[in-house]
Amino acid sequence: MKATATANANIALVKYWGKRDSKLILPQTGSLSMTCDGLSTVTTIEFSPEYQQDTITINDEELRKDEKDLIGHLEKIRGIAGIRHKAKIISETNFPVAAGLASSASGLAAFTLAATKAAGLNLNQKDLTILTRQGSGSASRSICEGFAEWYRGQKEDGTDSFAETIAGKDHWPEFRMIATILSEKQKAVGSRSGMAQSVANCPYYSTWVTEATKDLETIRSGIKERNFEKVAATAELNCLKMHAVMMTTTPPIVYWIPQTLEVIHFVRLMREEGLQTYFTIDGGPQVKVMCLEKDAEKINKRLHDLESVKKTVICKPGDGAKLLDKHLF
Ligand code: 2P0
Repeated sequence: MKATATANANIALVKYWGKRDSKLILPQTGSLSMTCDGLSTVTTIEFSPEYQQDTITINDEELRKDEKDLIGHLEKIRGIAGIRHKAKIISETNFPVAAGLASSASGLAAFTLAATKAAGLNLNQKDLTILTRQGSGSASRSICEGFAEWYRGQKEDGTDSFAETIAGKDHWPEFRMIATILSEKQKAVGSRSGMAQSVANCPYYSTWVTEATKDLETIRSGIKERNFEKVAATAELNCLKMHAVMMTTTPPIVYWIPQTLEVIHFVRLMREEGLQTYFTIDGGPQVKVMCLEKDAEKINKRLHDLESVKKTVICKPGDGAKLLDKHLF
């Protein structure tokens, strides 16, 4: 009753910000992301009658924060599989967990695949994304390879709110996402409570829903056409619309730090100089810079020259979650 899985983080081109059902984790809008090769989590889970309690260790640190949500997810999986054994869980990421690089997405995706397998369940990919979604919404997209859409769905039971690959990693292998790390401090406001406050009181929330729905159409067709300008320009604007919603929520959610603005302006400057490049930002200060393979090294080098940029990771479209033969313990 032991299994190991790996999953990559994903960066959304059309963001998820708000739920219509917080128990089942059903979103207000669909969202669309690129699964990022190079930002991954590996998780081994073993269920055994020998374990007296569940233990979760992430990057050598025993987890305390968010523990309740993760154990709740584990309980759900135990319930579906009809088992009661406690679990030992060890997880390793190849990037800083608190840095706002969608570690929860890769973590929950690897966790759900490993836990279902260790519990003896063999879910198909669609059902796996539905179960993963109930651990963390954006993690459902990390199950899928390449460019993935998580559908809003209409049903109250959430059976039509799943994620799937709309274009595989080989459809557009030239697309690049350069993740910059500007600060490794833990973010002040968690996405879960932040988005609930936006739905409840942001005066522009209904506009966000309308806009995100339109952006989804544009980006979906842009990916199919491999039209970089269409995809990246729309993704940049979608990110700014989401941050406008965050900032006009009560209490205001401001994830940006001075270094964030420095990189934003730098990307705009490079664009004025003729480089094809755009940015996107999630629930944290880091800026992710979109470009094509032909310009990636040059842009990466210029980003490194900025004082604000501590580290970068260049990501191309990556694999979905996979089982591994080699266990972490
Ligand atoms: C996204 N974010 O689409 C957006 C952009 C943050 C900003 O998905 O409550 O950690 O576990 O479903 O998935 C973060 O939300 O929230 C997120 P839960 P999750 O990537």
